[in-house]
Amino acid sequence: MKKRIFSGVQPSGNLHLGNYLGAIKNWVKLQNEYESIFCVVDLHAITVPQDPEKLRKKIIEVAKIYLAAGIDPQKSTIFIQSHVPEHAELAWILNTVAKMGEMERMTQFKDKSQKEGRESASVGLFDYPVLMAADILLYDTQVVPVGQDQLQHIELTRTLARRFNKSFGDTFIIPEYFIKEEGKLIMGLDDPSKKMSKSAKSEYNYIALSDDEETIRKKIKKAMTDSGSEIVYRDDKPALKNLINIYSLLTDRSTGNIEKMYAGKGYADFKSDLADVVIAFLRPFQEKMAKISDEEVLDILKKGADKVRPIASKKLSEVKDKIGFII
Ligand code: ATP
Ligand code: LTN
Repeated sequence: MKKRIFSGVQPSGNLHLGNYLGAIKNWVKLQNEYESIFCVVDLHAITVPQDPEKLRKKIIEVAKIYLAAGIDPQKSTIFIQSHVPEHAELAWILNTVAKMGEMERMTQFKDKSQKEGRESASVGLFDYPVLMAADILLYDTQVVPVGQDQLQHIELTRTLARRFNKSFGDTFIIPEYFIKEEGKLIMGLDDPSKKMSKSAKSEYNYIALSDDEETIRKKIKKAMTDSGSEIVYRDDKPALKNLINIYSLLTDRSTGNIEKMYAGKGYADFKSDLADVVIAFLRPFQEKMAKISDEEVLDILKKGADKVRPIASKKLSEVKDKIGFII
């Protein structure tokens, strides 16, 4: 029996190279070894305000990105989170298992609530990691492939599963995370001390998967660099290290090899080639995306939800029975 993986991306903001290199690229490989479920997590997206029309478009766009990146609907299941109401229902039950203290330690909430001020952050944003735990635990997920920033949420998921199992008997599988060293944390182009993020204030923070050639060249040209002029992959040059890392991940060249290629050359040459590398990757990707129709993707998403709903429903019934509900 194949092990099961589950992961998701929020249909919010512009999906960027960090999302691809940290998460989606790994899913494409893993789908050959694992029974794979990939979700478009719309319930998570509304934890910060979203425009309804834009959200509808984004949900379809994220699913198209999965497909264009190489997620094969014959091998993997893709679906929209809100199409399986069991996610929200299990999240409610897990809310009664999670403790305020541990939730208050979640760094993503601390970061995100800082933006508008904690007082005006939604309760949903605070509760976000519990919903993520529900996503994972509903499907007896064994492995969760994500970027580094999600590690704390997976640790919380493990804690909630263990606590529930202890109180009510073995119910949930304790999931492992899969975080690939290379690509686990792509930093912002405008600030190499912060992760590349779709909710970043400036669009110069990220390269969106939808960026055109001109935008890509402009963004890479403007990307922060470190003092000095050598092209070296070193911790004391975090901006350059990040750019070399992106180059390496998109070309499968080692970072050492890239250093050699640019020995004696400067930032201008390196950046101009990096823009070529990014464009060479994104052009066919965007062409593939453009060929997928909304109807096609909606049909795949509906079939996906129909396929996973019975798994979720069975697990939720088991949970309800164990906690003393009448099912
Ligand atoms: P936001 O900044 O709005 O929270 P995000 O850019 O982090 O959004 P998510 O939808 O939260 O995007 O993340 C989807 C997946 O991409 C997750 O597995 C996450 O770990 C991964 N990911 C996000 N940003 C990066 C990054 N900079 N480097 C590597 N992986 C990333
Ligand atoms: N919180 C995740 C998205 C997400 C997820 C999940 C990832 C929601 N539910 C379940 C893995 C498994 C993020 O990347 N921001």
